[in-house]
Parts: sequence; C-alpha cells; structure tokens
Amino acid sequence: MVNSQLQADLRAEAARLGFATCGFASAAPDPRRERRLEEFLGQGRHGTMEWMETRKAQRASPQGLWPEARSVVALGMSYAPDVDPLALADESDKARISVYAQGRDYHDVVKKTLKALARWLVAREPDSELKVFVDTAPVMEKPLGEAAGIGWQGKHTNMVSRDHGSWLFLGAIYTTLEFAPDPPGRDLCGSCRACQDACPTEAFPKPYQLDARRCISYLTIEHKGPIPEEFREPLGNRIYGCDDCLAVCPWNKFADTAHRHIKLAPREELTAPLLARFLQFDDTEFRQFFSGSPIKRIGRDRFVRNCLYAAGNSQIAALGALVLPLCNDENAVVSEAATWALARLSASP
Ligand code: B12
Ligand code: SF4
Ligand code: SF4
Repeated sequence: MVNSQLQADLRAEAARLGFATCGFASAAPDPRRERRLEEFLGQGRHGTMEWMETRKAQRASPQGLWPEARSVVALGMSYAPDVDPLALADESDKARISVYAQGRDYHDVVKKTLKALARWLVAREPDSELKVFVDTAPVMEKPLGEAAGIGWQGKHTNMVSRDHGSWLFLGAIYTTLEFAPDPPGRDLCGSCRACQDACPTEAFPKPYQLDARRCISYLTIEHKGPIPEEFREPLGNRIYGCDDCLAVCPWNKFADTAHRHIKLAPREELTAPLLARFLQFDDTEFRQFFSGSPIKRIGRDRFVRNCLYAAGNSQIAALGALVLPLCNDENAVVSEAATWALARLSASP
C-alpha cells in the first residue's frame, strides 16, 4: 500500500491544478457494475453507439482494460453555470446549447490537467505506471467516481456531489500503485424525483436507468439520421445536448462558479445565441465558429438539422425565409428537416 502522505499530497496537487474533487478506488472488477453494463447493452439502450458494445470487456472494469492497474484516481472538474440553464426555455428565437458545450472543449482541458497530475505522480513514484482517461476511452467514469467517493450516481444516472452538484466533468487515472480506497459515495437522492419528472422525452424507464435512444443529448449529438418524429417537438429549442434533468437537481444549490475551472467559462456568444444566425451556417462558417468547441465534432449538417427542428418549434413565421432555401440542401437529412420545419411554421398561428 502506498504511504498516506503521497495520497494526501496527490489530493492537494489535484486541487492546485483545478480539480474540484478527487478520490481513490480499487481497480478490481465489480460484478454489480459489470451486470448493469450488460443489462444496459442487452436492452439496446445505447442505440447506435456501437463502440460501447465493441469494447464491453474493457469498459466493464479497469483491469479488463489494463490488467496491471491496481487503483483508480477519480477526478471531477467543475463547470458550474453562471445562470439557470432553463432560463431560455421559452425564448424560441434563441438556441439552447447545453452548458457543457458553451465553452472550450472539456476533453482538451481535463486531459491536459490530468496529464499534469500524471507527470507529478510519476516524478514522485518513478517506478509506477499510469494511464489517463476522459470520456472517450472504454472506462465507466461514473460508477468509478462513486466507488472513489466523489459523489453518487443520481436517479438521472449522472454523478452528483454534495459539494459541487452535478456540474462536474469526470476523468480517471489508472495506476499500478496501491492507494487506500476512499469510502464509496452514499446515495442522497432520497424520495426526490425532480429529474425524472423534468425529462421532456421520458428517457428514464426507471430511476437510475437511462434509455439513451430517448435522450435529447443522444438524439442531438450522437444520432446521425433524421430524428424520429415523436421527439422533434419535445426538443423545443435545444440544439446541442440537454441539461434539464441536471438543472432541476436540488444538490446544484451547492455548486458555485468559484470552483469552476478557469478554462471552462462559457463563450459569451454561445450562452443565448440567435437561431436565425445558425440557420445560415455553411460548412466553412460552422468550422470557423466552432473551432475549439465540442460542437465541431457533429459537423455542419447534423448541427443545422437540429437548428431546423428548433425553427419548426419556434412559431416564428419570419424564420421561414431562412428555412426555405434549406429545403433544397445537398444533405438529405437537412432538406427533410427543413421541409418539416416549414410545414410547422406555415401551420403555426
Ligand atoms: C455514453 C455516454 C452518454 C450517453 C448515454 C448516457 C448514460 N447515462 O449512459 C448520452 C449521449 C445519452 C450521454 C448524455 C449525457 N452525458 Co454522457 N457520457 C457517456 C459516456 C461516454 C459513457 C457512459 C456509460 O458508460 N454509459 C453506460 C451505462 C450502463 O452506464 P451508467 O450511466 O453508469 O449506468 C449505470 C446506472 O444505470 C446504474 N444503475 C442501473 N440500475 C441501477 C439501480 C440502482 C438502484 C442504482 C443505484 C444504479 C443503477 O448502473 C449502470 C452502470 O453503473 C460517459 C463517459 C465515460 N467514459 O464514462 C459520458 C458522461 C457520463 N457524460 C457526461 C455528461 C456531462 C452528459 C450530459 C449531461 C451532456 C449534456 N448536457 O447533454 C448528458 C446527460 C444525460 C443523462 N441523464 O445521463 C459526463 C457526466 C458527468 C457526471 N457528473 O456524471 C460523462 C462522465 C463524461 C465526462 N467525462 O464528464 N452521455
Ligand atoms: S438530458 Fe434531457 S432528455 Fe436526456 S435524460 Fe436528461 S432531461 Fe431527459
Ligand atoms: S434531481 Fe433528485 S432524484 Fe434526481 S439526481 Fe438530483 S437528488 Fe437525485
């Protein structure tokens, strides 16, 4: 077992680098975690995210990915918003972008900070080995974060921290060092069901379980073709991701921007952008505008598709003039979305 001074120093270094929270867990397999992943995939709840299935064995446990791993250092970085993310819900001329995507790409910020922490650890323990992860690797960051005591997986399935609410990006370091595990996070949801009631698409078949195929985050970011008709109206003006189940969580009253990482502040022009502007984006403008943003990953066509559904929901007849030319867009998904939006705008009062 590693000496406790190193563990305390690592926590202090993580805080110094800007992580809001840090905890330790064993890298050994956890049968319950494996079974739940199995169930999620078995029920097809991952939709078209086939990458979750292909590397199931590696995702299920740290040692499935890297047999030499002995401990996990779980880290959370705050991106607490300045304003209520639900504030724009009724402003249909504006496009709602989820808080996590209003600033710089968090993958870059978290990865860079994880690497700095990793360098520090290797300098202290030169014989140890480690690997750093954020989001894209086959790593179950939420259950590992819970095991490491940085919070618990709430009924909306995201990690909630007593001190920072749900506005935390997660990252992990797998290491060959044997750290003493922290006590796991305790579930403090109690009888609350605010997130379950807030979901506009009924994406929770049960508390603590999400059917990604119904989630607006999946539909607007991961789903490539036309979004099924039943979900288009519930999208409202959300054009990239969704925050509703997070935003209503009472534990977010403990989240404050003082703990937000300095590089995760929102870009002013993404906090309440005009839908009309985005409807006019061609590929070049899209790439330029979203350079360094996670939104760039979905490409212009999927982005404009989402904006067209929002236009169709807006009841702003004047947007028809911007939607009309998109009915002949080269991309079939865009042109179909434009035709749908135009029909809705013509029928609106
Ligand atoms: C795939 C994915 C998605 C998918 C599926 C989400 C999901 N819930 O699985 C989609 C595209 C929908 C998505 C959306 C979002 N995501 Co996402 N996503 C991921 C990713 C890449 C993998 C998650 C995963 O493994 N899912 C598989 C399922 C099986 O795992 P699970 O959610 O942990 O499910 C557990 C529960 O269901 C539980 N369970 C089942 N039954 C029961 C019963 C009881 C009683 C209990 C207690 C538990 C329980 O067991 C399961 C296994 O542990 C992670 C990054 C990573 N590598 O971990 C980011 C990640 C989870 N996403 C993140 C974020 C920020 C979001 C969004 C908020 C973005 C947005 N604003 O639009 C939304 C939130 C939607 C929501 N309510 O979950 C953050 C979450 C941070 C946090 N504080 O938790 C992560 C960790 C990325 C990061 N590095 O920060 N995401
Ligand atoms: S992110 Fe939105 S659509 Fe997805 S589960 Fe939460 S409230 Fe429902
Ligand atoms: S809104 Fe309520 S039920 Fe949902 S995660 Fe937060 S405390 Fe738990």
